[in-house]
Amino acid sequence: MAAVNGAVENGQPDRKVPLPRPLRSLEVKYTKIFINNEWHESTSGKKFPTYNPSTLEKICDIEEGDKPDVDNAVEAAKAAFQRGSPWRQMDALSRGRLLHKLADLLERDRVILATLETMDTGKPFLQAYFIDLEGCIKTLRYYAGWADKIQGRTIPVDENFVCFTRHEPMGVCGAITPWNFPLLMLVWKMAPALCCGNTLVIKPAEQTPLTSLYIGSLIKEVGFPPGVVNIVPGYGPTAGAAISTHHSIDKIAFTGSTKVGKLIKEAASKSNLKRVTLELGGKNPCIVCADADLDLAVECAHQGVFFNQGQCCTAASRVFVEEQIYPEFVKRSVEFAKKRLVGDPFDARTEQGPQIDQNQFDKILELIESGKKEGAKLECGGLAIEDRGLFIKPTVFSEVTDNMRIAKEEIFGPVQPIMKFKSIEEVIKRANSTEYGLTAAVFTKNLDRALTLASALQSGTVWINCYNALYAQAPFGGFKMSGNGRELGEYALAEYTEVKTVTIKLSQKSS
Ligand code: NAD
Ligand code: NW8
Repeated sequence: MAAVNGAVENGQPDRKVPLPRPLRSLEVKYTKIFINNEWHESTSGKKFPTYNPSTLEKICDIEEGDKPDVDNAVEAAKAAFQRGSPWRQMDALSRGRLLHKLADLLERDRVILATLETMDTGKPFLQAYFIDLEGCIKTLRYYAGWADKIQGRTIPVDENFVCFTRHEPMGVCGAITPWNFPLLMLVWKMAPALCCGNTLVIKPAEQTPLTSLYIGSLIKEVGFPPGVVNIVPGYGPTAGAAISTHHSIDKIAFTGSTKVGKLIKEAASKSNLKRVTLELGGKNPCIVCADADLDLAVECAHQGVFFNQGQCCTAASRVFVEEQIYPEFVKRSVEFAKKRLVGDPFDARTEQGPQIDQNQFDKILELIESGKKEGAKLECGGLAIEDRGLFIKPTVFSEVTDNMRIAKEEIFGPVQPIMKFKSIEEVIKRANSTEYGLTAAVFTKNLDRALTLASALQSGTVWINCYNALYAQAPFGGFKMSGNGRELGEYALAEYTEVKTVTIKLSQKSS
């Protein structure tokens, strides 16, 4: 099987090296609110459960943060950001060293973290280990390198003035993260925020708080000053809203649904106009031209939509195939989907685990029903796996038209809608006729077509002859309603710094 992105094939590495094994029994150590490098119970005394979606068993109870806990976390983050604090006095190189040390500890505890992530999300262990943890470690090291290279400019004005800019940290940054890549989405926010010298208040998704809380213990072990990173687990409308409306939070970074993204921007406007970056959903087109390498296109489109149980903002959830190769493409895609191994995420052979929770499971099955009713042809799957909780069979629909709900709405599940197209101009129009614009993919050997599509498609990323090719050094984010701002790469630094212009008038007396 061709690698979708570099070394990792299908979430699994080269067979010559021994595979990492998940921990068989793992006691969850960190379940409390992390403020000032200490663990706290919730002010309200309340706790909430977190479940293993694969077994439906409760893993443990977590302290439930709410507004008073967020207030405490913000106070700590504000104090850590004060002039003269250890964090503000630290030289930039040392900030980078702390991020490298954090990456070292993620490498040391990689099996623990991947095991926790699999318990809490249901994603296959080897994917957690080789994709999520790999992405976290690379992102931390990438931004560790930036810490002492964030420079302003001197700007020529006229001879009576000196003008320069300083790229200063913004202050207290809020981070609200989703359940599909709990640790990776946290690190995409935490690494650039810390590298630029900010402090943080983090609220992980209520479904998946375990790896974020474990990071609290590593933050303390690395030696970040107290208050630099604070973690408040809890629900969106309570703890999350307390962050988005807070007057002492200067910036908020969010990954999740468009609906909540809008709420957060609204709350930012109504409170203190805090800066907001949003990474929302997508209904990402994957365009397969008749001249494409068909084996590559079929496999990338398959991995592109089914990866992470389909719970991916980058999911290839509208596959447009040129009419000459349509029947063959559908046939091969169905073969792939039928072969996909669904089951225990701790089994090394498993490619697909359960959906995250009952809500998502119900929503996906309802969309599958709409596809059947609206006249799409169900090629395979289309049902839950009997008696197995939240597992859904890999589902392929052909004869899908643009007006069907499965072609318009984000499904966030293992469902592949395949459409037909006749001409490039037509497919450009159809691919762009959505309010989303996160990613797009093109499969063709024709350079002219590839570059025409790369320029015409309205999305933050265009992949040519590959899928989910993400790099710490390459910016990632959405056009249109897929979001605001960019994560990763040098561009993300601008989202965590304020530019200050300093203009100095030279004394006229000395001349
Ligand atoms: P969500 O947007 O509700 O949750 C994301 C985060 O936002 C969580 O931490 C949640 O607690 C928090 N949140 C919820 N309400 C909030 C509020 N009022 N104020 C502040 N924070 C709040 O996502 P969901 O309900 O878990 O999933 C629903 C849909 O969102 C999915 O079906 C999918 O389409 C989309 N989604 C997208 C991504 C992504 O990577 N872009 C990730 C998860 C979900
Ligand atoms: C940050 C991320 C990555 C990375 C590699 C391979 C497959 C899929 C993903 C992925 C730094 C370096 C590498 C992936 C991760 C998150 C989303 C979608 C795809 N990321 N990867 Cl939302």
